[in-house]
Amino acid sequence: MKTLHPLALAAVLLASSVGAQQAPQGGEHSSHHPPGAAAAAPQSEGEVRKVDLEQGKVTLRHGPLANLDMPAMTMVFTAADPKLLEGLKQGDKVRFTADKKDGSYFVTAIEAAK
Ligand SMILES: [Cu+2]
Repeated sequence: MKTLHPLALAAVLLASSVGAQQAPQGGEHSSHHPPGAAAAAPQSEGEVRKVDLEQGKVTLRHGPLANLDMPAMTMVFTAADPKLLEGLKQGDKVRFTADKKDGSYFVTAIEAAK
């Protein structure tokens, strides 16, 4: 795992400062997800290697993640919401959105690919 790309770090810092400034009108949830977030965290393709519902973690083999400056690999993600993992099983092809927060990698959305 390489160090965080400078641009990615800047984007995170920018997003959090923008969110803080807009807090009075944005409300708690939307302040964590400024409008630019979707473009910065595109859907990626992967395959489920392991699901741990109790810990809310999923091991994914994923392709390159441009938004996280990460090459293809197999790694563990924490689910932003453990419910996201319900119904997933080893070998499932999935489309997912990955994000990095506080030094950990999260999936913020995941669904079986048709
Ligand atoms: Cu990875």
